[in-house]
Amino acid sequence: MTSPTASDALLIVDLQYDFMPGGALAVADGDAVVPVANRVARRFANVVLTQDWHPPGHVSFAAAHAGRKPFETVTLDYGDQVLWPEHCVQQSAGAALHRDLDVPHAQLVVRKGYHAHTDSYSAFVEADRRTRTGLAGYLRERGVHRVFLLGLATDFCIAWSAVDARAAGFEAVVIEDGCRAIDNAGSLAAAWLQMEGAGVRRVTSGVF
Ligand code: VGL
Ligand code: ZN
Repeated sequence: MTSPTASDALLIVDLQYDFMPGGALAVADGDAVVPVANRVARRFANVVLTQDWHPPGHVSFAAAHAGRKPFETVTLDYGDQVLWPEHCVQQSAGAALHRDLDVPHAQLVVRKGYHAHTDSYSAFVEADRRTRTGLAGYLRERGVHRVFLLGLATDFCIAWSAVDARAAGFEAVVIEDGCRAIDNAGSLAAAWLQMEGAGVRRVTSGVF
């Protein structure tokens, strides 16, 4: 049994229509995590949401690279970048949070990926590995020491956010059954290895 305290926060990652079945970058079974998020969130006083939020023509979109297709990798000035179908374009219906997400007490929505030339899977640091979102400072000022994560997708936004939470000095715990993966070219196994190496713990939502 885990009873979250005032020094715990729940980070609910990218529960947006484009990541749901039928969406532009659909994650299989992605909608199954919405009720898990709702149930777990009731146990937390501190809840933060993230929202993938790209401008049209974003650098992570395959359509922005002549001759490239979604799920290929290109090298940008900051390193390797997986290319995606256009998704979570600012103010589009696909970028909206799922209507069944029922977390009225969420305190902050961190939008990410809004710089045209830089992606951001992580809720803490953009893909250039330098530009910070401000989330670590926010959590620290609020007295948070431990961050629980759930949402989409396990192998991208969850993994990068969990590893960066550790790098910023927080304990990080992924709620496994509250996540679903894209799993492109072995990305899920690689992500778990990275998370384990960084000291990220995993639990199931049954502990709450
Ligand atoms: C994500 C790919 C592209 C995610 C966001 O939320 O995991 N994945 N943009
Ligand atoms: Zn994105």
